[in-house]
Amino acid sequence: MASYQLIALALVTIFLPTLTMAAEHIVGDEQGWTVNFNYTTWASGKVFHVGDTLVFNYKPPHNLFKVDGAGFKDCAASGEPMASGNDIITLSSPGKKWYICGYGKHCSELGQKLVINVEAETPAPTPEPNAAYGLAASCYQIFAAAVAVVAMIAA
Ligand SMILES: *[C@@H]1O[C@H](CO)[C@@H](O)[C@H](O)[C@H]1NC(C)=O
Ligand SMILES: [Cu+2]
Repeated sequence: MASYQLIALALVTIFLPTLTMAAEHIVGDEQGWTVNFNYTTWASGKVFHVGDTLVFNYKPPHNLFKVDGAGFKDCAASGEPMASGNDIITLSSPGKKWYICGYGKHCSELGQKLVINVEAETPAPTPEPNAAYGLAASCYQIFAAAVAVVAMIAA
């Protein structure tokens, strides 16, 4: 089985730099978008970038409003909520974003509110910033590919 792991490692080495860096953040993880959950704790230590998505999973009567800083502080929502129960929001600009549940006292007393800070888009890996690096990188990829081939032959 070790050879399969080598192949996997080699493939990851070759293709990792080309992967897109956009991340999907499931708000509240398994708990989803609900009451009595500390979304400040959930968000702390996470980095949100432009292009990432937030996924809000919930059931009625919860809903979802995107609000501004004042709406977040006062738990004041206006307009129509999102209410699909599986709202997927693409973070399209940097800066603070605020989300609350508009039902009853879920925001004001039960903690169903989320504020995040969105950072600029992850820069795409710069292709070959200088010739030496580029050469070293391709040598490494060729080496990794060779390891994979040897591993396949040995398997
Ligand atoms: C949520 O956790 C943070 C620390 O991560 C804490 O400062 C805050 O008071 C907590 N909020 C509630 C409502 O417990
Ligand atoms: Cu709610």
